[in-house]
Amino acid sequence: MIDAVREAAYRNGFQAVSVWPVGSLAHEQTLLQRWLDLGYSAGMTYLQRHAARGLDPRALFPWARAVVVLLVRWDSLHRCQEGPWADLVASYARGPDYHPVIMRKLGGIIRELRFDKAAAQVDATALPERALAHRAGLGWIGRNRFLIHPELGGDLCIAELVVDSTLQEAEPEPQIPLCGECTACIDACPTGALTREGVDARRCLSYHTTQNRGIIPLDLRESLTTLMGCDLCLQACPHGNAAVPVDAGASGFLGLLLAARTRDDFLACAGNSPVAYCKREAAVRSAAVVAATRRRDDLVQVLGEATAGDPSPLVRGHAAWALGRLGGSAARAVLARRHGTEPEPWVRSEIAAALEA
Ligand code: B12
Ligand code: SF4
Ligand code: SF4
Repeated sequence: MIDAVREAAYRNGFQAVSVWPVGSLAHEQTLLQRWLDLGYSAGMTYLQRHAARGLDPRALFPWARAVVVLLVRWDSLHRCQEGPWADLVASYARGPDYHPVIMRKLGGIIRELRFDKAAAQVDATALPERALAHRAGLGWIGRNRFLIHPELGGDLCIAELVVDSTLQEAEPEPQIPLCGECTACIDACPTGALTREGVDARRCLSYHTTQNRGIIPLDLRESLTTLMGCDLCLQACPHGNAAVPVDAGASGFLGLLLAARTRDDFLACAGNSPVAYCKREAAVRSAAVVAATRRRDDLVQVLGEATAGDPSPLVRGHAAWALGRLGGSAARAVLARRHGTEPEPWVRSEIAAALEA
């Protein structure tokens, strides 16, 4: 049976697969609890609920007897790195939304193998996917917290099929971490989010661009150069087989985003990009910050229009910050004009700070 699982996985586009006969995840539960106690989960309160219920897959699927864990490299999911946004997002977001794509692949395996009961899972689930892949012997957990496969590296997605058949009795040998004395990923993190205890989401750029739909903390804005996600702690890893940065040139995408005042404008510009997942306000907010950190002086005018005319205070405040960061007489003129007319106190404080910058 295990050979049939492996063949079906490869046929459906996965590059590595292994099975974990369901057992205890007590050690991982302790690690998760310590991470939560440190406050590292930021606003992701759902992780506290999952921890309270317990990480054992049987808490969700009482019939589970094994978890088939599968890996697929992001660059095999979207080979052409399409879109003028490709250099503005992390590698996982360079193609269409991966969730339905992977669910279809998992569905293909379920149909071929005719399990009595099987649940297909990818991301957004209550299963601890890195821990499961590690337990299944597919790789080791690095200090950057990635599951790193010895040949595929870490730039990959983890998916699972929870099944009611045993498939194999023995638990695979977990792989030993190869970090040694290296701390390259910790050193590469521009915000200090990566510590020896894991990722502090409160300081993580990936968190702020994908989960936080509010204000991006002032002290993190300087480090933000992507609209969605961050690959820096993976790119630093000698074992990472890392996500290669792409250069799409100074594309017009940022300017179009900054000019999108309504949901319809936003969908017309970003609708077929993964950025649409962020919702208009959060995406345009991030675009303003990125325009400044990438020194896009050609966007001063559109940033000025956003500062004065965007319906969202969140956007106006971040656009004002960006103008202050870019500087110059045109930026200062917009800020000075807007200072007297802006109704929202938080935006006014951003404008005042930008004028002093
Ligand atoms: C919440 C979440 C986030 C949060 C928090 C990140 C984090 N490190 O926890 C934020 C939004 C910041 C985030 C960012 C990213 N994420 Co994310 N995220 C998740 C999610 C939904 C849950 C992760 C979780 O439980 N965190 C809790 C903490 C405690 O987990 P942890 O530090 O990794 O520790 C656990 C295990 O690794 C293990 N463990 C850790 N150390 C050790 C040591 C030993 C010896 C052992 C035995 C076990 C062990 O036990 C712990 C408890 O499970 C998973 C999907 C899922 N359902 O699992 C995806 C997931 C982890 N993310 C993924 C990706 C791709 C990313 C990004 C690369 C996206 C991007 N480019 O921006 C970044 C990477 C940031 C980073 N360095 O981790 C992939 C990772 C693939 C891989 N190769 O590891 C996952 C698995 C989604 C998927 N299906 O592919 N993510
Ligand atoms: S994803 Fe980026 S911000 Fe988050 S820990 Fe890694 S390097 Fe730091
Ligand atoms: S960069 Fe170094 S410390 Fe970080 S995961 Fe890779 S080998 Fe480990």
